[in-house]
Amino acid sequence: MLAVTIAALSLTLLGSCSGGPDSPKTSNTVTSQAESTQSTQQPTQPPPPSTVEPAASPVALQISVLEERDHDPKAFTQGLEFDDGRLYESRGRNGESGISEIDPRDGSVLRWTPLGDEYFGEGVTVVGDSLIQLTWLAGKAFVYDMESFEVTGSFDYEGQGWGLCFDGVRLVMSDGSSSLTMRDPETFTAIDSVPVRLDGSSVASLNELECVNGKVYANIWQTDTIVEINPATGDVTAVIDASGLLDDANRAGADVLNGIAYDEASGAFLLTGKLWPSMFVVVFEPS
Ligand SMILES: [Ca+2]
Repeated sequence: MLAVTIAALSLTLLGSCSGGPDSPKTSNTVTSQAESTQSTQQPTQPPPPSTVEPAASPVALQISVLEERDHDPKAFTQGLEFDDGRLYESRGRNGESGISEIDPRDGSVLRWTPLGDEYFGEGVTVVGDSLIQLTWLAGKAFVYDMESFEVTGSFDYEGQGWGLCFDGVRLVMSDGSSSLTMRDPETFTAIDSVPVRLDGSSVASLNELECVNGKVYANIWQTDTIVEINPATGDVTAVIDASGLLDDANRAGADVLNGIAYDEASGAFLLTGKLWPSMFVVVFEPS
């Protein structure tokens, strides 16, 4: 847009120099002819190149494992989030759902609040002194007081609930589709939606989310792939290969990768999955 503006500005300046209809006549016929030729040729020149730049190709990243830690293999992990050094996990499955604070060092459960059997827990995030936890199909997000660890309220929403994170201003929510919905953290009202694209193609099954420094990380359901998303445009800016975390023996009893938490103190990510016996402290680095 800037280049177009500059080009338009140049044409405007060029036009004023070469004489518009109100320009005074000149007695220098050579100059007049030159100016006339210039002014008549100008419109035939090719237009400036388009400045609508396609999204840059996403960067390929891989994980570097710094540490492997224990994780409750009975936890059907649907959401994972650090806050001030504390680690919170949302568990899914009807009859097994709830919210827990777990020890980031060994995965042991420090606090636990179950959900009713009719609810299937999903993504969780922290807003102020509260935790907000989605449910899969019930259209209800529960609000917990972090001190008491009890439910203090709820929000209703339409559609499915999958992943949730808070960027400091807006909630970002996934529903299993290729779009992210931004919501008001006070009212849970949907205020924006952005389709997520990788090289121009939709990225479906966006699941657990993590908001980090203006970017949104999402693991793709049923894959070992994590994408880094620019939430302003929906463009995937990096594709992270998180395969190979579990060895064959551990993978046999485990479900899919699902759980991204960013630890501000260390700058590392903590990854785990549904029924995984381990969680992994990792950093992302170029492939
Ligand atoms: Ca998360």
